[in-house]
Amino acid sequence: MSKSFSRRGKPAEIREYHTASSGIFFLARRLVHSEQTPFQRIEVYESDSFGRVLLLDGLVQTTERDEFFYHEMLVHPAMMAHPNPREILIIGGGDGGALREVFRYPVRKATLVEIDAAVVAAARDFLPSLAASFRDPRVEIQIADGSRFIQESCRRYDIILVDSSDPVGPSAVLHQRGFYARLKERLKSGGIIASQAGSPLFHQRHLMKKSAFLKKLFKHAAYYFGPTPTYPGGQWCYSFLSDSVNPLERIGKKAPPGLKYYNRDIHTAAFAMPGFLREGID
Ligand code: AG3
Repeated sequence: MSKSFSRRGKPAEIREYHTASSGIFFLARRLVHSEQTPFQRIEVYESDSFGRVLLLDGLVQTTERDEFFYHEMLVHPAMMAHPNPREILIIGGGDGGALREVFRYPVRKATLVEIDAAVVAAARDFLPSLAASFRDPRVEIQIADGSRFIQESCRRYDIILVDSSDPVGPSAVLHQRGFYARLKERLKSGGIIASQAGSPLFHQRHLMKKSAFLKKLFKHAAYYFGPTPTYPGGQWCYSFLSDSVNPLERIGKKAPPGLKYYNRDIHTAAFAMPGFLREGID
């Protein structure tokens, strides 16, 4: 039994440090779930202000209240820019949030490759608004290492979404050049990759390094941005990668109904490059 396991049901203060002297905190009503898996510590807390909060190794992954910003922005720019996305691959995303957004479109199949089965199980048990997507008959869940999966499989996809954690620690490989070079080979013609790329403020140097190799690998390699109130810096960066689709070309279809953040105006605005990143990235 883990240390925090014994606090289950009790109020707690959760803190994630974003720098040595700043960060975010939640006063949680109770610890709902805690377990140590071979990969990481999984915790779910209940808070009045943000609903259920999922942490992996102490890093906030998602909260019921603000997850729509992140999941809509990871998924819709690519799904909307592609005229007819049918086969989708999600690397990571074991909470089901990205999958839920994918199923707003008439896709044929979505394959989700999550390294830790316990994340999927925790989402099923404790984050029903995200994990409802696991019941869709079009899903195939593979419990596997995402980077190994794409090396070993030869299937191709219209859209590949990388819903990883920060570019440090166990997720670091999902932010490296070799991984993107192999992902590119798994794209069908006309295909698009969208991936979360971290905090513009706190992962700035990393973003710049990554931009340099992404621009060599793909004809269209663009960063775009969206709000994420509970992630470091409050604003998040994503990459849009394709050899054939320019993200800013006219989008010929209507966004699915029921979205809370993404729309066509947001799509265009999200690709505007903030001044402090311009030099290193443009
Ligand atoms: N993936 C990105 C989470 C990054 C959060 N980083 C942090 N708190 N330091 C989220 C997965 C949600 N499906």
